[in-house]
Amino acid sequence: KHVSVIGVPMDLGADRRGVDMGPSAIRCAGLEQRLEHLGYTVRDEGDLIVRRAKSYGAAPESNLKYLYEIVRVNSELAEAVAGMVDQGRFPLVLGGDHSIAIGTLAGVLRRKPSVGVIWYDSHGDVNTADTSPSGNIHGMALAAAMGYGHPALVGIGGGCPSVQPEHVAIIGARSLDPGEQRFLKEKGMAVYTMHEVDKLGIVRVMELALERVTRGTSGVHVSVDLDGLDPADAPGVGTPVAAGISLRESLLAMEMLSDAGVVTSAEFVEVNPALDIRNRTALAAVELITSLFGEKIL
Ligand code: DIR
Ligand code: MN
Ligand code: MN
Ligand code: MN
Repeated sequence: KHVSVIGVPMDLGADRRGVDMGPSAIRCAGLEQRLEHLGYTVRDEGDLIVRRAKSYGAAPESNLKYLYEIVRVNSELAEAVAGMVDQGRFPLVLGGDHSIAIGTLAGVLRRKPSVGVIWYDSHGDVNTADTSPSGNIHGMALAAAMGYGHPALVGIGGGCPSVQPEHVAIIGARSLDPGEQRFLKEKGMAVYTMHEVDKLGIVRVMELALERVTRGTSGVHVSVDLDGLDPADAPGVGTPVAAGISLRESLLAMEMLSDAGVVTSAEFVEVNPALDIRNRTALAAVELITSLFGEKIL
């Protein structure tokens, strides 16, 4: 019943300004009060500092944008998250772009080497420097957490274990680059694309995903990229993809994760208030978070 909230105003991984305001927008949408109302004790640990000058973190030897500043911030995040786990507090990380999942997961993995991962996203985020069409590190976060990609990214958290492919479920995918399609097939990963969501329904998909991420794991990390939702419900994201999961289905998905009682950490990323409509996407994030934390209508 103890939650630590930490904001990471990271926008370097998406190479697009505005998503650095995500943590602020989510707080503005009433996160802390809503969690306290549910009976949680919330400690807001504030935001990490991200240096955003062009000259910082450049990686002249590769196409990875802002590599070294992203590595620096994620290393701090890993440290902070590991500390929260040590204190028995639930780490709730607010982004910022999805590159911060590398730090969150590195911190979690240090304490829970066999954690399962729900990756709720319209993208797979399993590019590496070799396959990335953009050089944006937010599109490489899951691969890095699994031990694939530039050594500086994989090494975040100081040689922590990697996420195992059989412990991951990707939900909502509808935009996968050719290199990502190859990677996902090669590793035999569980990818519930929009095809499965439409065909089986979100309930069956979540049952299958839960089975996958709880078998042989201790704890589950939930990583929600708001662009997994349909842009009508979450317009404030940097890379919207049409025909996504509705807010209603997503709330049900979070409720099922809550009912399963297995979730041990979470992050909500890619909220970009500069692209949003009256903070709709941050408000959606707060609804998803409270559902994940057990809020019931009745
Ligand atoms: C694309 C977009 N696959 C890339 N990725 C995004 O740049 O690697 N991830 N937007 O959230
Ligand atoms: Mn993502
Ligand atoms: Mn995405
Ligand atoms: Mn690592």
